[in-house]
Amino acid sequence: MADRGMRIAGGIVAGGVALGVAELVSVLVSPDSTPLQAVGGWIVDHTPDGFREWVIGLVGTNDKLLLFISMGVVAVVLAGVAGVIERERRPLGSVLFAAFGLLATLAALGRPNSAWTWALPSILGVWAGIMVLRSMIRRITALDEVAPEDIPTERRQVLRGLAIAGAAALVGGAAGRLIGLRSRDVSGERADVQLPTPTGPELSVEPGAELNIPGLTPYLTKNADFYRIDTALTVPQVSKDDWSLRIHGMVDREIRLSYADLATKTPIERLVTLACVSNPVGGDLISNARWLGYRLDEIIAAAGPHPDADMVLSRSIDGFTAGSPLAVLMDGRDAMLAVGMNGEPLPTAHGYPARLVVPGLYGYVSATKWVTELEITRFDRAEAFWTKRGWSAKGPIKTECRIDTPRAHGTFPPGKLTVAGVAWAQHRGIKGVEVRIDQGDWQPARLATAPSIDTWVQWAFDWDASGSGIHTIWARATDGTGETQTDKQQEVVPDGATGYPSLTVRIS
Ligand SMILES: Nc1nc2c(c(=O)[nH]1)N[C@H]1C(S)=C(S)[C@@H](COP(=O)(O)O)O[C@H]1N2
Ligand SMILES: [Mo]
Repeated sequence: MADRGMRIAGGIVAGGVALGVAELVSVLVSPDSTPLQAVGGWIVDHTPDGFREWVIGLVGTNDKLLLFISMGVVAVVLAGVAGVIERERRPLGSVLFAAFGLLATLAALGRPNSAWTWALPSILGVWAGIMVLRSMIRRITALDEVAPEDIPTERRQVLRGLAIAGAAALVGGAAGRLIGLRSRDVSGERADVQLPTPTGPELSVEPGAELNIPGLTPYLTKNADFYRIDTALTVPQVSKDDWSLRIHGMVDREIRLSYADLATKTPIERLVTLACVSNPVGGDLISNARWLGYRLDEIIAAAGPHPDADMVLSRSIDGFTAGSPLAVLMDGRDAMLAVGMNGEPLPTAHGYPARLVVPGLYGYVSATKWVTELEITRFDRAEAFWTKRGWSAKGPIKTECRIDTPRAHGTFPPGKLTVAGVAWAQHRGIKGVEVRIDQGDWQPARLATAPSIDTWVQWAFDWDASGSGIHTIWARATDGTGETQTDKQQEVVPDGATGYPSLTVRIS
C-alpha cells in the first residue's frame, strides 16, 4: 500500500490548488471573496469577546497575522486528513473538501456588500481541489498495482506531478492575490488628490506644545506612527469617484453626497487626539493628528434630523458600524467628515477617502473609516458593531494619562530624573497632572501648552531622585472641569480602562 506521506502530500497539494484557484477567480470578483478572507472575516465578526481580548493581549495588533497563520495551519491539517481518508474511506476526502467549500461559500455570501458572484471563488476553487485530490489519490493508489521494479520510477512520476501542481497553485494563488489587490489599489489616485484649503488662519502648533524631552511622545503623531485599529482583514480600497455618503433614516430629506459635492462645503482643520477604548492604562492605542474635513453638524442639519432621533449610526464600506449620540455631533464641537490627515489625503488604512473624527468619543463609537452612510436613528432601535459584542453603547473618552519616561524597570543614578508623559480628556481639556513617588505627596507636574482641549497635552516633573532602591512613580490627571481621574482600576471592557498609571525604577 502506497505510503501515507504521499497521500498527505496529495491532500495538501489539492488544498493548495483549491485556494490558489480561488485566489485567481477572486481577481474577477473581489479580493475579500476568497475562502481565507471570507472565513477570516466571519471569524473576526464572531470571535467571543473574552477570547479576542486574550489574543490581543498576547499578540497585540498582530492579531490579523495570527488569524491567517492559524487558518493556514488548520487548512493544511484538514487537507492532509482529506488526502488520507480519500484513499481509506473514499470519497470522504472529497466530502471534506466540499464541506469546507460550502462553509467558505456561505461565509463569502454573508460578507457585507457581497454579491452572488462572491460564491464563485470558493465553489470553483474547491471543485478544482477535488479534481486534483481524486486524480492524485488515484495515481498514488495505482502504485500498489505496479510491478516492484517499476515502483521507484512511478513514484518519481507521482511526486513530480505533486510538485508541479503545488508550485502552480502557489504561483497562481500569489499572482491572483497580487493582481486582485493591485487592480483595486487606490494609492495612485490618493497621491493625486488636491486637498481643499481650510478657511481661517493657518493651523500651526505652538512650539510650547513640545517639551522636547527624550523619550516623551511627540505632540503630533506622524501618519506612519498613528495607531491603527479596525476589523478589516484587507484595507478597503475605496475610490473617491465611487464613494458617496448617504444620510438617511429619521430625517426630513435623505441626502447623498459625492466626493465632488464636498467642494461646496466649508473645510475646517483641527487638532484632535483619537483614542481606542481597548487601550489599557499605559497603552499606546492613542495618537494625535491634524485633521482636515467638513463639519458634521452642517452635513446632518441639511438632512433635517427628526427631534426624537438620538443616534447617528455610521456605517463603513466593510459593514463596520459605530453609534454616536446625535447631540454630541450637533453640540458645536468640531466633529467632522475628515478627508485629510496631517496635510495629506487620509492614508488608506486610516479611512481614505473619508472618515469620521469626533473629539471626545472613543473610536469604536465615532471614528468610522471608509464611511459611506449616516443613519439617523435611536439608541433603542439600533445597535452598533461593538455594542452587539458587549461593549457600552456610549463611549465618552475617560480622563487618563501615561508615563512615557523614564523607562520602566530602568536603573538611574541619584539626582534629577525627569518624569514625563501625556495626559488627555478630549473636549474637556487637561487642567493639571500630578506625580507621586512611592507613598509621598502628589506634586504638580508642569504642562506644555495645549493648542486645543480636544488633544492630549505633554507634562513633565523633575524628580530629585535620592535614596537607592526601587521606587514607584505614579501619575494622575485632572480635566478641564476640575475632576481628577479615578484611581479605580478597571479593564478596557465595556467602556475604557481606568486607574493611575505607574512604573518602577531603580535608583543606584
Ligand atoms: N470601518 C471601520 N472604522 C473603524 C473601525 C473599524 O473596525 N472599521 N474601528 C474603530 C476603532 S475601534 C478605532 S479606535 C478607530 C481607530 O482609527 P485609526 O485606525 O485611524 O487609528 O477607528 C474606528 N473606525
Ligand atoms: Mo478602538
